[in-house]
Amino acid sequence: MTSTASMTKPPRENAPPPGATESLILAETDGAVGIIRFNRPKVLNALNPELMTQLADQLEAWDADDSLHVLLITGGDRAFAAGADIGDMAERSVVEMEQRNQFATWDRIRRVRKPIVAAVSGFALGGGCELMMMCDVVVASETAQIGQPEINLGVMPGAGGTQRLTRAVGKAVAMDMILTGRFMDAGEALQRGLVSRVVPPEHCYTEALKIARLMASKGPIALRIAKEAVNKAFESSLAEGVEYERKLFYMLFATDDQKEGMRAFVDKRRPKFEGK
Ligand code: DAK
Repeated sequence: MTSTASMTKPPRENAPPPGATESLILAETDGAVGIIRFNRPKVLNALNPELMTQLADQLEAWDADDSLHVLLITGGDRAFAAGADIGDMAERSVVEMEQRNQFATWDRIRRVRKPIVAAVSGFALGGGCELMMMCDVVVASETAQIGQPEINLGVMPGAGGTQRLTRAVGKAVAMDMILTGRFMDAGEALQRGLVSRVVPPEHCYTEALKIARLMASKGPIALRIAKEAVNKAFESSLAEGVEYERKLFYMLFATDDQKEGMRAFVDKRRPKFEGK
């Protein structure tokens, strides 16, 4: 359910009314920011397929909504998300896993074009870490514990962890984390470039919202295209990436926002972006 609120606290955890379908995410808007909070606190926001579907549905709906420019994902104080739901996977056969094709849901999230800010407190493990790494700006609380502990379950990361973590922190540290299953604290994550900022726990959500609001005040087209260009750095050689960036950069000169942004600078006034 989506509601509108102006707040400095994330949407509150709640229980569904009797008979209602459980809402595994809570969604509300704050100006041009769409905010989603995971709502499975009892299992540390374990990401079961239903939650992932609700998340992808909401993100896609907001991605198509011109009134929203930036999206924000958060969990609870104790956990952003402690991984995919182990109970849900434990007895599945390879055929069942293949038939369920849950990667399709993750791919939907990867294709969201608007920037996504993550506010991460407590555990971000396994799929929780992989989801965090799919976000664009990560504000971590000093309490954050980040890791890919799948090795302890006899498996390995499956939603991009071996690739995104390696690109973010380099081979030596990624191997250390993935092969031992150790957790990284917030300070180390910042030092290694895995998160954008670290703040005291009580400021984690408000800082993330502040950043999201700031980003939402920029030109929405430039936001989307800049996200696309930075992500290209993960998927291409430097030469290809630079070439790609150049094309996107030229393309922005076809937008009204570029004219408005540069004219406003020259005129010494604040720009008024229209997303055109
Ligand atoms: N799944 C299900 N339940 C979980 C959970 C998880 N990942 N993590 C925690 N819980 C539940 C616990 O079972 C416990 O439930 P109750 O016993 O109270 O019913 C409750 O949350 C509180 O947890 P603890 O009692 O264990 O709390 P502690 O503070 O003692 O320990 C912990 C916190 C986070 C260190 C511990 O809970 C833990 O180690 N959790 C598992 C972390 C983990 O291994 N995560 C990786 C999971 S594998 C895929 C996409 C992605 C993935 C797979 C496929 N496809 C698209 C196909 C990703 C895989 C993974 O993430």
